[in-house]
Amino acid sequence: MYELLKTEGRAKRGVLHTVHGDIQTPVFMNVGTAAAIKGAVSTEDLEQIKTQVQLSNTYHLHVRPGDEIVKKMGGLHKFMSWDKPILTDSGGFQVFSLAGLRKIKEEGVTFHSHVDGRKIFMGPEESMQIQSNLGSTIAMAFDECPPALAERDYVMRSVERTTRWLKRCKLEMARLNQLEDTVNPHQLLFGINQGAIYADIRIEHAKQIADMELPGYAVGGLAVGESHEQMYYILEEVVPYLPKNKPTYLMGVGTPANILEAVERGVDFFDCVYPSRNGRHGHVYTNNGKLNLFNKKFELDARPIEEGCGCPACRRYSRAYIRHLLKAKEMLGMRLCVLHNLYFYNTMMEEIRAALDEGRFAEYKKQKLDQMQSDV
Ligand code: PRF
Ligand code: ZN
Repeated sequence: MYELLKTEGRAKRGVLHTVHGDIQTPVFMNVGTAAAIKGAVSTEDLEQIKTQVQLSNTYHLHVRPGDEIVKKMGGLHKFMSWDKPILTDSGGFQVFSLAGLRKIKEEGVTFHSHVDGRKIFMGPEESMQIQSNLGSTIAMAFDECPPALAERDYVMRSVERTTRWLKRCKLEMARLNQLEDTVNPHQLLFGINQGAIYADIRIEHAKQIADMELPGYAVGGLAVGESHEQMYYILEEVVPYLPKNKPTYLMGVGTPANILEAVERGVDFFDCVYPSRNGRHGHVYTNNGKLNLFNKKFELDARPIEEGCGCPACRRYSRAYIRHLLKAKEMLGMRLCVLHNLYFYNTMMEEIRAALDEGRFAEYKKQKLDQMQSDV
């Protein structure tokens, strides 16, 4: 159950109560695609860097180790030794972006596994069954994410099918939650809005899915090649048609600046690979912009990545040392950068929540953007 605690303009400050504990929003979910955050990040680390929710992928876990195995191990929470909330993405998006897809039919999608090439079929029912076996806190609907540049006619037909798929997801989830041996009988289903950059299609779709009374709604199909301005415009148009008293999740977004802009437009859940991916490449976030720790100018820099940062990297290590680790391809180098970046994101979300609590989000946003400049 979602409680809207406070608003400032369209920005929302809320809390989602789940069987795995509360999620304070706005929140950034830390992406652990295959039941691990890339960069050798452990559950203990996550507790230190303020992670509230981990995100995992239906598609990846179905392919390896297999959701039946995860279920036999007691579900994803036990398997990963993480007792706080987990959101699983439905596989739809990953199938389209990763796997050797390609047959989309009314029933679902046929594709080839990126691990061993084997042919796999996934439709709404299969996605719900896999997510039920994983026992995540929040399951995402099985959707199609059309490319940003897709033609209007195609997008229209695709969105209609996504709506039909959502109805099937809802029915299947209700059935699975009733089964005796289900891992998490309280699993929540979030619907996903699609419609590429066609505001009218998106609004019509938003109205239809809002009527289905799901516990949360995502805006999908953004950050797939359109400009930032187009993304902000779509959010301005569509978010008002999603229920305010439910969580609003912008999938796969984004930079710190994208997050601040989207919070202003009413979004309160986010996920993105940027902090972990950038960290693995030695790119670290600071309040004064991003640094590339491979740069020679850090060779003798005794300062932490960010002065005053409480993360496990900054509490002990210098830029010069982390740069050395990265150059020597020592795993610790990557790990420290990933921890710092996730801590940076999670701390920004904490600051956003505090600013909303105190009615000074607009001011906070401006100050943060000015400080960080344009590259984040
Ligand atoms: N659908 C699903 N997962 C997603 C997306 C989507 O549209 C996106 C788009 N940015 C990221 N992850 N199911
Ligand atoms: Zn740090």
